[in-house]
Amino acid sequence: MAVELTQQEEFAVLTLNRPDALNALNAQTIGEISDAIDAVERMDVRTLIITGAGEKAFCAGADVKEMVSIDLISKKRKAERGQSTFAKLDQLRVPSVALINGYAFGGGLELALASTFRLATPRAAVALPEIKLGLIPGYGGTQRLPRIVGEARALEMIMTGRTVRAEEAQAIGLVHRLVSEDDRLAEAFAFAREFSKFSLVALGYAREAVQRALSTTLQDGLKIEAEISTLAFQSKDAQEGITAFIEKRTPNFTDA
Ligand code: CO8
Repeated sequence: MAVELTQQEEFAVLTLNRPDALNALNAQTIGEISDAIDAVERMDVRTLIITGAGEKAFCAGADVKEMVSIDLISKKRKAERGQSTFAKLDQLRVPSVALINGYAFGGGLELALASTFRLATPRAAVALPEIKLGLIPGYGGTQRLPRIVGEARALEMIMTGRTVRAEEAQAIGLVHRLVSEDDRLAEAFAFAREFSKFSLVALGYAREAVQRALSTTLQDGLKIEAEISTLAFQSKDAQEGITAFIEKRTPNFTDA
């Protein structure tokens, strides 16, 4: 298997598992990531954590060796398949955390950009190096990176292909937190628990409102926010949260 999906405590953990190829994304891996995301939808988990097997890489991007042997139409299909798989991750019912434990290059960084949050170990190194191959990113990098770090930084990363180390990635808001090498999974779980204890309904609405903010005007975005926040009031969890506050107790959210 090119990926491994396990349940650990209340989390799904998806490990890219081609360490000899630095977990590069060949067609099989993209297919298995897609199936794993579908499987996570059916699992009783509160967050998906994604990481890479081995000591060196989260994921070194699209499998360059596989790319050379396919025709142009297949390349377009491959880009669309990668994009739709990462879009599915973006829209997943539960939030996701990319635990970047080494190189996250090209499609590997794009996988992390499609995750809700990004954590990095000290040896993480991220880049969109496609320009060095005479290419540009094809799995969402030109669209998601500027939305996360701004146009100027995104253009610089995409046009130079330069490698950004963990600390700089955090400084520019590309990764949310740095975690230690040795305890990275436990630290990722602790990070996830900061939000995953809340209602998945409210978390989903929050993600939707923020995502929609990025594709509309402020005026329309405020209308969307008013609608979604009104919708949030209809949930059982909102009733529970408000009642628990008044009764001075911890709420018992049921994701309803
Ligand atoms: N694809 C296939 N194999 C890879 C890849 C890759 N992306 N990256 C590394 N490998 C393989 C190497 O070939 C090597 O295999 P072998 O031992 O058989 O020679 C093994 O992994 C170890 O790699 P290195 O020896 O190179 O390890 P280093 O520590 O020296 O270097 C690097 C690590 C810097 C990460 C280096 O491997 C590298 O630069 N890799 C390529 C990174 C890259 O260019 N990624 C972007 C690919 S393009 C992309 O992602 C675009 C997405 C859109 C595609 C649209 C579809 C058509």
